[in-house]
Amino acid sequence: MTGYETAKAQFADWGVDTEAAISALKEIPISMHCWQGDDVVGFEKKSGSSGGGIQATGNHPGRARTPDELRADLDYAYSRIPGRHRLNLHAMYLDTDESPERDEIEFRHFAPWVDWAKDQGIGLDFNPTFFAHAKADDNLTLSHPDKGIRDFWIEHGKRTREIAAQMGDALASPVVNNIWVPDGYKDVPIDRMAARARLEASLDQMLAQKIDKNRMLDAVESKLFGIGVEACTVGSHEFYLGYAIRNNTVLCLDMGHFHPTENIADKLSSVALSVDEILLHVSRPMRWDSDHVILQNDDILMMAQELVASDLLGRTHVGLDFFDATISRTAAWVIGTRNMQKALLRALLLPMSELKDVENALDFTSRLMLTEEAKDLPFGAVWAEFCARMDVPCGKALISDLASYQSKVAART
Ligand code: RNT
Ligand code: ZN
Repeated sequence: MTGYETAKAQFADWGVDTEAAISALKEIPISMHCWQGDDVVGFEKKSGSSGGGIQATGNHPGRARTPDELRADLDYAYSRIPGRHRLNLHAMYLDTDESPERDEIEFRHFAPWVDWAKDQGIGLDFNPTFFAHAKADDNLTLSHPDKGIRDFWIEHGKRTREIAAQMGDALASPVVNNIWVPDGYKDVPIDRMAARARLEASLDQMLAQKIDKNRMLDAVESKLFGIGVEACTVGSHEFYLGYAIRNNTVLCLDMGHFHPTENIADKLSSVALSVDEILLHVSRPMRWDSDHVILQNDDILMMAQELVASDLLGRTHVGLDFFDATISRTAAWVIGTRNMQKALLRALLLPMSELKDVENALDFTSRLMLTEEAKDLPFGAVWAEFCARMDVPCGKALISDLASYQSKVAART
């Protein structure tokens, strides 16, 4: 018997079908974020630092400097991640010789990305970029008191929706267009209500045009605080939860955007009773929204477990949001994305119906025993089998492979 066959029998003994878990995992696309590849710099000719509290720290060699380099790195990363996934692109990653302002961007500025995605057979997701721009230097965009600045950003947002819709058409897969604005105040504001009313009015204008959900989906992302906006974030969780419910948008939950003691996984079932679809930014905050590469830690395992236990995979878009410039950027993608998949596989391999039964019978002892004994089952053999079937390396082979790619890009300066 192979390692997998033994594992399969052991899981079967617990009433768990490893084949069903593998089939289910194969169908879960992870939306990998382009910005891990270049430290959130983007390809605008004149962009400055990210701002808005987004900080990639580190200077590991190999940052992608051009769209072609970024695509080459992505090609490599996808080839080492089992399954078919998506790319989450930010508007600042346009690929054109022109220098359109943010309120002038059009689909054609992103055409090379769409062609590439088509070739690769991957879907795209999209984001307006409301940071790294002179008109965002005050950390106020859609809620800025100046109508001219609000209008500039509203136009940017409208254009990203149109671009996203056209991407969705081209790829025959709806594009999630996620809105995150850095708006907030360093020190205690007097008129929070006015700022929030302005944000709401701007969003209403930006989203006024109805677009078919088979083409693109609007998502809104909240945040607790950022560096430089410690006192107040205009787009708080309560703000966007209400907004998403009233306007029927997707709600984005970023794991770094809550108080460190909050359990983000616990929020899924609650918000899912009020919104149709959820977007996740799976991340690892360390003391703050530090966007470390995700580990197979309790937070991620719990998130995956909730998606499975609450049957939310069908209406949750799993996106990643981390960026670490102190390690190989391609390895960060591969490790982080595979960790998300491993967490999902672990969740899919739980004896879920038995767990639910004992919980309903108030048999909490058995529930605890089951969850803890299940941790000893040979999950690694199932993962290795999945990788083998999907023709990607795992274990030791992956380590040398990641290192060899990194050595190819290390000369970039
Ligand atoms: C910022 C948000 C946002 C960004 C990306 C680049 O705190 O998490 O999602 O990370 O848009
Ligand atoms: Zn995020």
